[in-house]
Amino acid sequence: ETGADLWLRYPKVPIPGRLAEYQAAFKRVVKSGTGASLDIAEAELVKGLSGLTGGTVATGAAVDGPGAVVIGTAAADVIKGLPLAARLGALGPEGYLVEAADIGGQPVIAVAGNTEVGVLYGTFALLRHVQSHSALDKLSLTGSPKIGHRILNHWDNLDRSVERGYAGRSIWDWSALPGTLSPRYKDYARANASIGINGTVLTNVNANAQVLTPSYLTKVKALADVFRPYGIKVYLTARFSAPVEIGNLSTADPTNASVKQWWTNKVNEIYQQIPDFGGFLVKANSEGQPGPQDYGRTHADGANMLADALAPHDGIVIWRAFVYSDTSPPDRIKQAYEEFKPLDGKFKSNVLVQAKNGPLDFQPREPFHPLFGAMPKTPLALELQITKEYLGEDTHLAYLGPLFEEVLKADTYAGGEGSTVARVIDGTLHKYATTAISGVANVGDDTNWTGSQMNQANWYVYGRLAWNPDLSSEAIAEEWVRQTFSNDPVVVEPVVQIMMQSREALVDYMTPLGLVHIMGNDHHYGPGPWLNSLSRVEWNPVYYHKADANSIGFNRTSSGSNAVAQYAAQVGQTFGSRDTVPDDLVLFFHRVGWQDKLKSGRTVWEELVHRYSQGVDEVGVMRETWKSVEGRIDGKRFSDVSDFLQIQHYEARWWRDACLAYFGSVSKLQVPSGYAPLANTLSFYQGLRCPSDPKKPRCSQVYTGNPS
Ligand code: BDP
Repeated sequence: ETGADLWLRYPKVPIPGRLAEYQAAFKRVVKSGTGASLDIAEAELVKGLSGLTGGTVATGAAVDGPGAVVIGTAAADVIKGLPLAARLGALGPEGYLVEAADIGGQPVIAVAGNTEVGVLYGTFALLRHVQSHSALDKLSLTGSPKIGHRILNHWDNLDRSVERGYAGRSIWDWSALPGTLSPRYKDYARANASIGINGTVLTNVNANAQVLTPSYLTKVKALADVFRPYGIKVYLTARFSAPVEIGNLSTADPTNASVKQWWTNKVNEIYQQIPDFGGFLVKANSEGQPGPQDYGRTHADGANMLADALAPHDGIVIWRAFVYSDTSPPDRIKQAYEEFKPLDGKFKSNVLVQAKNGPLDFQPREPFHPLFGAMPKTPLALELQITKEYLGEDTHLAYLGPLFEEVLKADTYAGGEGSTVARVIDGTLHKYATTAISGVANVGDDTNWTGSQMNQANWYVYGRLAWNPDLSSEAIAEEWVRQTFSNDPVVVEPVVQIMMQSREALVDYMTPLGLVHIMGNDHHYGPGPWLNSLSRVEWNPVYYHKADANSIGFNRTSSGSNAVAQYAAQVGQTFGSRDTVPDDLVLFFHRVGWQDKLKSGRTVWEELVHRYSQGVDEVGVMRETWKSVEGRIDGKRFSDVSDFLQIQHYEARWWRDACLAYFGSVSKLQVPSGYAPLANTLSFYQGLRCPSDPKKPRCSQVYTGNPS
């Protein structure tokens, strides 16, 4: 076991009764119809069911006995004749039904969809059911995605480096493409299809125009051809200045006729090779990227120009709202709303505006982005970060399901109570015609795909929530553990418990009480709340917490930056009042005295010490809990996780001590008795650097504190 199989593992079912039930039900796969996706569905069922039943599941042309799994689209005669056919229509092109049925007096299991890809999704739903050792009695599985475009965003560069990647190099081997197709491309596609992901942006948002040149487009085409039967469309990032850089034009002004023509020609060229190309993802006028504002134009002008080129081919533009600039207002987090809200209604119908979950930048915890609910005439896409840039990268175990669920369930109040972010992005609130969600991928060429065994769960939960944002992250954790490790309750229960407490533990030992962005510069891995040396104020941790001798926190109320006014009144009032703001976000919205009391009854300083300490203790508990599964899962994956938990435990203590040493030095307050004293001085922590450079020793190896 290396982890390379992800959650697509099919060991023989160890429960005799269940095994017998499965062996009787899964004797052969009967495919009705032809097509590449159907072939894949058939092969997946043969592989998966053979493994799970410990036998050889055959393929057959007709139902000639009990034990057939019949797969086909609504158009297949065998499906048309079944009672379920009447219910298929309502499920849309990607929906599926998997049900026990009767064909010619023989009991069968039917896997049906309106399209071949629907059948493939049904196939994976059936396999998931069987991987969880669930009964087949009254089997009835239904699914149809609530969000149309469920996309991974790879921040992969053409030299195979990955921005914020912690799992090795990019899986796209550009130099070997198109001639050589790594087997990983298919494995990647089937993993995505198994959780319903139907799009992939191959390239970094900090884009390189080269990918739009003819030689790269043939490589992109080769990947698109592999992904197509898995229902996955390919997208690219479009560098706004491409007409200048690779087109020999003197401008990239979106109102210039030659520029428009250049993009139209480029898009036509792409579709000649890739007829189902998804479209462009664009980061413009943000962190130094070129964009329409360079020419005095708006984001809408830029997006619409690309949208016009893509529209005849049904392509879309996903235009990012992650913008902030040097000249931004005194509160960086306000800029996206200020730039985009006035443009609501000005975008072409094939443009989506993509906002990160929070207004800052993928922090362990921040409030939901105020644009959600504020753009009723512009489809908003939600961008989540699966790669854990600010949450301990590859090493720290942090299951992101609860973070994703927190934002999806956040109530924007845009249309009254119940106007959750999920309802904004699934289009039901504002009746968006197009809907999308994006996750910044955590995939690389590491054997285990994601740099750690447990980070696979974050890829998985993203896909499952993208398919249905109303699912519970705990239920998803459980299904992932069952597929990935074991169905034995003595494994499932503790591992789910670890996963469900992990993100909150990390918030506690890194950024409790609404602190944000106090990670070290560049690497964003270890603590650096004291840092204040970067040229742009809003890149420095001290800008975010503003701690001094008397108080700490960023005043975003009406007496401060008034960022709270960007939310619907109900939400703004809750966040804006000290009485109602949750302790979890207090320092994000308020400036409070060190001795002020919080809802817990403790002072701000006491609560800070309490939460930092609790975070370390929680990792200790996670570590102990993990020990209980030793011998119940394979040794390699067990020790991989154990080793990382040890690092995490040490580094949680490092985070706690470094942050408390710094905040204590500013507030002149001591760690109260009853809590572990700080292991080292502030200057010791300030002398540590922890780049995410695999060639350098990990912090845990240079840090000498005692984790508990
Ligand atoms: C920040 C990352 C940076 C990305 C940027 C973005 O540090 O690498 O380019 O977000 O989303 O979180 O564009």
